[in-house]
Amino acid sequence: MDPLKQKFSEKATALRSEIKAMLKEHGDKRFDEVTLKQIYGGARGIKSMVWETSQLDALEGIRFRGYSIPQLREQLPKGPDGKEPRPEGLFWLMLVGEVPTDEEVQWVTEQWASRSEVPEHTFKALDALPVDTHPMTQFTVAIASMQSESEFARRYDEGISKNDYWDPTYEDTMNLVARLPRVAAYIYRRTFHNGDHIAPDKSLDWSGNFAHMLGKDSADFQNLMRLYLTIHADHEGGNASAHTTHLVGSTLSDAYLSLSAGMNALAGPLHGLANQEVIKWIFNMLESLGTQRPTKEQIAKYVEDTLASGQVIPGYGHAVLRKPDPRFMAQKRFAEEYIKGDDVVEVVWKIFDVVPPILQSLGKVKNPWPNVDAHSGALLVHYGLKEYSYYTVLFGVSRALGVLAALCWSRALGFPLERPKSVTTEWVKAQL
Ligand code: AMX
Repeated sequence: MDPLKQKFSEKATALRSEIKAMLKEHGDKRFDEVTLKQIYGGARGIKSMVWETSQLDALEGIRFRGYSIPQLREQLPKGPDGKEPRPEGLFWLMLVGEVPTDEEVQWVTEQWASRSEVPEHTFKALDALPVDTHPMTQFTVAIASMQSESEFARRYDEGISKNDYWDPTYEDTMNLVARLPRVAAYIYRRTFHNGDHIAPDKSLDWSGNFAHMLGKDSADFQNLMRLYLTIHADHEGGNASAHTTHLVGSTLSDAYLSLSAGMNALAGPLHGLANQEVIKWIFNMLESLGTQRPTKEQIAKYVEDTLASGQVIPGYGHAVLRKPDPRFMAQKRFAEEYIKGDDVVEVVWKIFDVVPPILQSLGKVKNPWPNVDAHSGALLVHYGLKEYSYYTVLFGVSRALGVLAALCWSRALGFPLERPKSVTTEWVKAQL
């Protein structure tokens, strides 16, 4: 058995019996109460799911297996120039709860390279779509089309034991993650570069090869991809893309079907599509003001106008966070180090000064601070990746790492079909 799978199997077996014993002894202990506001308010804050790979604190932000983003940047094995963390290492950490060594990360890189062949019919399925199909739609079609290769579906069909579900889920996860950069780069090149595709370079790491296939070979862009694909990977289980993957997976749909469902959730403007909306909003603002360097007063007026027209300010606010998102801050740090003085980045930083007090003054916005999506577009634009309808695909390639590692855990821990209770307003009224 491969070393990661072996480690995962040992850890999962141990935790599964621990959970069994805990449930036996404390199964009826109460952890939450549900208010009417939560029933009507998108189930905010209700504790009702287990997600081992990461946990979100409203003030501190995300921790992956206990490690904050600055700690990950320090401790995870890095790319060839030793600057930014390799997402392969984060995947290892999320799956088995240990920071991997350089050798272990190199092993993941090589595994993924060896599993990265995309079936020919996936390219054909993509080529059958109109070229202006939204890249996220192409992405979910491509992921679903690879389901024909699911190990889980094949073994289920053959009559696999419940105790072994985790094994083909792990195999599907490794194969799927390995293929995503090729699929995502294919979508980019077909949509924006006349189908002029770039062959993979398997000597590069997962992010470096992705950057290469996008057509961006600079060392700095490769570093941006390493950071980007690390920080977008997971945000505990309740966000829409994670929760959707989890819900669909709980029906024993395999990793391909579960991830493509999760990606459809990521494609919504209140979730992952916000990264395209942010840069679109900034470009529209610059065009309408007729300058690349607006003043804070000009930005404030544009923000007020956006709000007055009944729209949200994209990249600001969060369902859980109550402070600037550490993923925003990590990208700000990257910009300060690599591209200080860039016009669009300067605009993003001015917006960071201007928007929070305005949102606060509305009195209803629970979190006036920027989220991950407020910064990412400006970095991509700097390196020439200006086609913003593509941005959520980058988010999706990264998000796959967390939601699929979590899917492996869900099957290993024997989690059941998810089925919360719904009620009617008539029922609610009868209780008051
Ligand atoms: N601009 C204007 N109004 C906002 C706002 C923003 N950025 N964020 C929240 N509000 C409004 C809400 O629309 C809501 O108004 P309503 O009562 O009139 O309907 C009110 O403030 C209360 O909302 P909330 O409890 O603070 O937020 P929420 O948990 O319901 O929603 C989120 C969270 C992210 C959907 C919301 O902040 C938003 O729409 N932000 C802009 C879109 C965005 O950046 N999404 C990306 C989030 C991160 C991610 O998933 N990638």
